Amino acid sequence: MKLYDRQGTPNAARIRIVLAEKGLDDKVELIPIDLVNAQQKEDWFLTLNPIGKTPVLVLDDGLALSESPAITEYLDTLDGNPTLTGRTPRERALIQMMQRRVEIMLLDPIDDYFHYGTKGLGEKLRPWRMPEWDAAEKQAWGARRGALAVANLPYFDGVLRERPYLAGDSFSLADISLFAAIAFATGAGLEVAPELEALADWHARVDELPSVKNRTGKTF
Ligand SMILES: N[C@@H](CCC(=O)N[C@@H](CS)C(=O)NCC(=O)O)C(=O)O
Repeated sequence: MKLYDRQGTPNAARIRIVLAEKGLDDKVELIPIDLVNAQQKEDWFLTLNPIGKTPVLVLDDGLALSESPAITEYLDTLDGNPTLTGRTPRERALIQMMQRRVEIMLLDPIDDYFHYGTKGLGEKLRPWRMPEWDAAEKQAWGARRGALAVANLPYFDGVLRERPYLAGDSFSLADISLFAAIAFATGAGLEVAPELEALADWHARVDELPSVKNRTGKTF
């Protein structure tokens, strides 16, 4: 299998944690994509993922999988022993629901903050970021989306006051998404308030998990 991604980005971390968790690092060839120079928007890459984003996992039969939860689903179930996406219908549904909440409430608005409210990935990506909007409009939109993500963080703190991991008693895809969201928020300059103690405690625990700590190319 081939994994096209960019080391140090939150979505690359999601899949690299999965690879470490499942013991699959040596089954995957890593191919770096130069996001700053918009390699992800080149025609050859768009045939793999028309959305023009990483990561993309290309299977040995040529199927190109994108969207981190879909890639995770594939890798987690390959050995018939899913540990990250749930076993029972109830577990699977809860994990999917919580991971999607992380995307809608945190990852998507943080991404908008990063790309519109800050310099994002730089000038070369500007043509793909609403070139018809003026700078002030972009800034205002980005700032609002960043504020929304910050305002949504207490929800996750509240969930983690009730249970050790986001979807129950064990580490799952939902936690991987939340871990990536916290890294993205912090890296983009948004505040993760220290008063959110359950979130901070969860983060310290997840940070120490072997698959998180020992993932390939860890940068945060
Ligand atoms: N929904 C996608 C998000 C992918 C994504 O946003 N990837 C970022 C890297 S963390 C990217 O490739 N950005 C390049 C761009 O926006 O042009 C997933 O689940 O994998």
